[in-house]
Amino acid sequence: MRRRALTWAVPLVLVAAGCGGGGDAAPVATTEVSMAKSYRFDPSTIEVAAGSTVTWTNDDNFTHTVQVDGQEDHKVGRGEQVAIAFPTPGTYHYVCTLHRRDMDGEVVVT
Ligand SMILES: [Cu+2]
Repeated sequence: MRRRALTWAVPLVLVAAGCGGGGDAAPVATTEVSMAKSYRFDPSTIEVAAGSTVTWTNDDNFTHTVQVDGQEDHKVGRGEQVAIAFPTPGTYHYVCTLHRRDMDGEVVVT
C-alpha cells in the first residue's frame, strides 16, 4: 500500500501525554476487532466507513459479548465471531456485558 505523504503543515510534536490505558487511544482504521487475552478489545477504538460490517473475534480463553449501546447483546464464545453492520455515521460505544468494567470500546463510523 502506498504511504500517504505527510504534506500537512503540522508540527511533528507527538504529545506524550501518557494517558494510561486504551480509552483515549486514537481510532484505528479497521473492521476487525480481537477480544484479546485477557479481557481486552484490541484495538478498543476503531474507525470505519458508514455501511461497513465490523467483525469481533474471540481470541481469549473466556466467553465475551458485544453489546452496542441500545442494541441487542451478542454472546461470543472462544474462537467464535460476531459481525455487526454500521450503516449510519456516528460514534458507537459498546461493552462486553460480562466484563463491563474491563471491556469496552468505540466504533467511530464516518
Ligand atoms: Cu468479556
